[in-house]
Amino acid sequence: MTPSADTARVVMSTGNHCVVETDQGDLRRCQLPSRRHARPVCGDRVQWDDTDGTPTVRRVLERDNVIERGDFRGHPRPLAANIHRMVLVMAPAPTPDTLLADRYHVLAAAIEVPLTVWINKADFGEGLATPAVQRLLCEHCPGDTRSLAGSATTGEGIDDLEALIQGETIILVGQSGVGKSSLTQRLIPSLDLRINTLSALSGQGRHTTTTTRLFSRNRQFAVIDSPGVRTLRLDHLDIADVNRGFPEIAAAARGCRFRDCHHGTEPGCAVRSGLKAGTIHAQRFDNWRQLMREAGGFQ
Ligand SMILES: Nc1nc2c(ncn2[C@@H]2O[C@H](COP(=O)(O)OP(=O)(O)OP(=O)(O)O)[C@@H](O)[C@H]2O)c(=O)[nH]1
Ligand SMILES: [Mg+2]
Ligand SMILES: [Zn+2]
Repeated sequence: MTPSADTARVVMSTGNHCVVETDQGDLRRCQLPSRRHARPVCGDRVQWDDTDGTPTVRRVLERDNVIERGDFRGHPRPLAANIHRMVLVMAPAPTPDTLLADRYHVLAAAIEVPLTVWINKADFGEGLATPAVQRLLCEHCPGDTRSLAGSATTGEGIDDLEALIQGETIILVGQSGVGKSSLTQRLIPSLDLRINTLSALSGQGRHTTTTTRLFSRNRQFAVIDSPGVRTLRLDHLDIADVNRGFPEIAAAARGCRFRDCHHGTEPGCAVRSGLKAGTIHAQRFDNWRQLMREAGGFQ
C-alpha cells in the first residue's frame, strides 16, 4: 500500500472511469485499476491514491455480495456490490409488471438479501385506500415479504422506510417511471447538489437515470438508484434459486404426494390446493412456472 492510499466507496462506475466518495465525504473522479484487477461497480469499497497526480483506483476490496444480471447474451454482469437490502419499487402506474417483480424476488433471494416492496404514488386518487394500491399490497408482497407504501411526492410513509434502512446500503429497482429517483430525492436531502457534482464529474445529464449511482446520507444509510428496466435476464441462476424466490410455493410443494410434482395434474398436489384455497396467488404461480422453464426446470 502506498503511503497516501486511502479507502473510498464507488458511487458510480462507467467503462473508463469511476467516481468515488472518500472517507471524508468528497467525490473524486478516478481512473480504473489495470485490467488485471476486478472492475469496480457501484457500492464497491476500493483503495485509491493520487500519487502520480491522477486519482486512481488501485484495488477493489473484497465484496460482501454482488448483484448480477444477465447481459444481452445472458452472461452475468455485476450491477452493484455490498448491498444490505433490495427495495422493489412498484406503483399503480405504470401498470405493474408482475413477472419482472418476481424476477427481482428471485435475484434478491439468490444472494440472500432481503427484499422490501415499496408501493409508491400512494397519493394517487384517495391515497392508500385505493383499490389499485390495496391490490398491489396483497398480490405482490408474497409470503413474509416486508411491504411499505407511501409517496415520494408528498413524503407520506417515508419515515417508516427511513427507520427500516438505518445503517444499510439499499438498491432501488423496478420498472421505469415508478419513482425510484423521486424516492432517492426524498431520502437524500442534498441530492440536487450531489447530482450536479456527479454530472459535472461524469459529463452526463441529470434527468434520466441511465447509470446506477449511490448516494449516501451522512453516516445513516446509502441509496443506490438504478435505471428502470423492461426485463431482467437471470440465465445464470438455477432451479434452486428460482424456488428460493417463491418460498410460499416451495413450502407448499413439500406437502405434494410426489416429490417431483410439477403441480400440474398430479393427484395429491398441495400447491394446486393452495391455489384453490387462495394461499398461493395465481399470478405468482404462473410466474414461477415461467421462471422454472427459463431455468431449465420444465422441458
Ligand atoms: N403522484 C406521484 N408521482 C410520482 C411519485 N413518485 C414519482 N412520481 C412521478 O413519476 C414520474 C417518474 O418518476 P421517476 O422518479 O423519474 O421514476 P424512475 O423510477 O426513477 O424512472 P427511471 O429512471 O426511468 O427508471 C415523475 O413524473 C415523477 O414526478 C409519487 O409518489 N406520486
Ligand atoms: Mg430514475
Ligand atoms: Zn404439486
